[in-house]
Amino acid sequence: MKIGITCYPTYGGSGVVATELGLALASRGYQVHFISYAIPHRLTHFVENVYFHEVEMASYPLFEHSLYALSLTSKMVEVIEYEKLDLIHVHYAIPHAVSAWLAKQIRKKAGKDIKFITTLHGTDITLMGLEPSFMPLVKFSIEESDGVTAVSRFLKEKTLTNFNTNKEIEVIYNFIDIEKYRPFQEKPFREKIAIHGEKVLIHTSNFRVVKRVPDTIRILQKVKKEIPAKLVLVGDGPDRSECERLARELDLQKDVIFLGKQDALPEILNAADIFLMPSQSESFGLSALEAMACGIPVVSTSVGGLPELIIHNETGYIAEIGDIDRMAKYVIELLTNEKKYAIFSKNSRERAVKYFDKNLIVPKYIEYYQKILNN
Ligand code: GMT
Repeated sequence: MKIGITCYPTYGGSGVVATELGLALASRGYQVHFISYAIPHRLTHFVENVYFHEVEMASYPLFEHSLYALSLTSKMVEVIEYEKLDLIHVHYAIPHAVSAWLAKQIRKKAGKDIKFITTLHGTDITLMGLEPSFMPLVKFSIEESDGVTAVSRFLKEKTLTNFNTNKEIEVIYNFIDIEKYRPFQEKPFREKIAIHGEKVLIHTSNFRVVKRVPDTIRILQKVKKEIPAKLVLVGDGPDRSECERLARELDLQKDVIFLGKQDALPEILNAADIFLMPSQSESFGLSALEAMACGIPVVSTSVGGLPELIIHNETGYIAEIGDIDRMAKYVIELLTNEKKYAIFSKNSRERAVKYFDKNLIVPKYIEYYQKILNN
């Protein structure tokens, strides 16, 4: 089978899921063609069966704004035709699903059919998709997709209610490579950041407002009143400067370590004791899953799909959005009770392995592809 995959290629959960899925499909013998404006950041080296098609953007004085959705459509049509694709799988509805629909119509005119599947990831439904300028388009492209998947039950329900549709939506959770993300025996990075044996809290994200990264710094401030601790912040984005300012204001500049964007995530996660996810909106929480697979319990908010991933009082703790006191209390409770911590750590790893292993989830996508192609 030949599959075209379109995603946002930069840092972000939807691009990570799309790229890891493409790589997993390629390793199973499927031919995978990524179509995007840049090479997905996890495609760092040559991989058999993987091809990349860059969307070129025409510039012309009349085009004051980028016509990416249209350039993407043209590239899709070209790749479908010349690479003889069987299926297009787009990740994140805006604008990818619309481009795929348009490409499908163009192929139809030529007497050919191409099926396309849209995977909904999060803010395409919960935030951006609700903007009046996008809403009718998102609803239309969901309803016109040959297949739609969502990364949690929460996101499926939100889609059905927000867009007032009865479209059939398959829930396929995010997945993780449990060999790559695992508890390490040696933790060299830990000694570098916690020189005096402090406990280590960690958070990784793209520092968008929905992630509420400043909450992690306020949690550290409270935790430090009880136990020596450090906070490692991985990633970059709009809220980073505000976080740096807040760390200075709270006199925590030596205790909050900003690492910026990093690739060696399993090594870095292994340096930590607790993963913090204080998000205001989270359809699944891939970065929390990455931590759990490394045996790191997660303290998070109760929003979106997080309760489908994190089991309160078993693999971590869940609190209300903005309830910094409670989240800090949970962190302290776990870090001061060795026995409980060991159980939570073991439960986290076991849950990641049992339900979210790449080898369990990727076949669900393959089955779904078959179902849609056979329809
Ligand atoms: O919706 C987004 O914010 C974009 C997307 C991304 O590219 O970062 O994130 C979403 O997709 C991930 C992969 O499916 C999920 O694990 C994240 O929970 C989700 N983010 C949000 O819902 C905020």
